[in-house]
Amino acid sequence: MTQLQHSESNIESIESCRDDFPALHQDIHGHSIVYLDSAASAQQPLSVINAVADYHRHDHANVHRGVHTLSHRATEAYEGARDKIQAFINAASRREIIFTSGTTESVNLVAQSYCRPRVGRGDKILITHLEHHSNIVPWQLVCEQTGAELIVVPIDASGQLDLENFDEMLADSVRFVAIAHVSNALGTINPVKDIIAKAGQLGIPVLVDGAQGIPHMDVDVADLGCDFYAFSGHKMFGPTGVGVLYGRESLLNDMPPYQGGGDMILEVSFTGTTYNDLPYKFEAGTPNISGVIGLGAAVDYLQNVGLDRIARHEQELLTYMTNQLAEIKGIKLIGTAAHKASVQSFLIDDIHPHDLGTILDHQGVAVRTGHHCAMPVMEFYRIPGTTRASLALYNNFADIDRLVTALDKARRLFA
Ligand code: 7TS
Repeated sequence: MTQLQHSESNIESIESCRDDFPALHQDIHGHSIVYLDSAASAQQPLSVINAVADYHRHDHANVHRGVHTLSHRATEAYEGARDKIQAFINAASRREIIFTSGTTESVNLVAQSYCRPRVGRGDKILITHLEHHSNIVPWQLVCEQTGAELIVVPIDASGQLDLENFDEMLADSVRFVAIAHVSNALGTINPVKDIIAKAGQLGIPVLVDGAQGIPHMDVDVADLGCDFYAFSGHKMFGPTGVGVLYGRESLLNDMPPYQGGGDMILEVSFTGTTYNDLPYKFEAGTPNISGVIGLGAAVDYLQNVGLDRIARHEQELLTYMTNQLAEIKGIKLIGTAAHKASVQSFLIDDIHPHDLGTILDHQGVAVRTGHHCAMPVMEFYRIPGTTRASLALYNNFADIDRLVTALDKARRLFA
């Protein structure tokens, strides 16, 4: 195993970040691993792994309810992570940072607690054709529950939003907009700031699904002007089972709790219950304490490396990857928008993506295959799925060369 050098600081070059990730220093089927599936789940640096382990070793106790030292320590670390995230995304207040189990729960929370009580027959909820199922199904549920209608902004052949009729769509009874920052299947970066501004002029709140945005670019919720921003820990080098909902305080204040239980109350009696203040009103029950602490360490890590540096590095890699892949005989690139981040989907000849993924795995190359929880995107291209290579800060040019070599081998095997 290569030396694991960078725990907290002094990250000199982005190339050396790779040394911080233990999982990237192993062989798979006799080949050193090439991890190109970070859009599904990114690997964790040692600093995150250690933060979680240290908490379990020394500080584990429940939060917000103990007078003893361990509970104080756990609470301090948990709430400290909230402060880090507030600063990281430039939220106005720590009360706007709600810990959830991930993007999926964050979107469902807004769908049920904000939207459901506010929409009815004749109202529309607007999403786009390139959403992940997590930003489709929660809105379909609200529509079923309320009689509201779901409308969908179309995409063009490159995988870019077709915004030609957007203004008219928006002006026609839309009460809420939910849109991905970056498409997980296609890599398209959506013009979310423009969309939020247009919706804002009409007083329509916007939720941004930031699952694929936050690991790859500087996210500033004040600058974006969004009302809600949802993301997951495990896609930004943190643990699984933890995520964040950022919500504008004025909106969160007017929303009923999403779930009832411990910690979200001030007082309970059989005649009625007084809810806790923000953000605790939305954090019922014992939270994922170690996950939140790990997420705080992931934020430290990202800030140490620097989002600008990450974005530059990944853009160089993406350009190289796209150009190299385009050279492969029989390849069809899916998702060729002008503004993209970190992802390339493709098909080669008529090789089934699962077969291709399996052959790549045998050469140590990890990619995701299938519909990527974006079935409407696959339907648009009339394909059952794709093979998807996704990049993160720890990838390098050699990883892409290994991918291309492995694809060549697969193509020859099937020829
Ligand atoms: N939104 C987007 C844009 C996503 O990419 C994902 C997960 C989610 C929401 C859901 O996140 P979760 O953490 O709540 O599950 N995307 C993927 C993917 O591309 N491959 O596996 C999971």
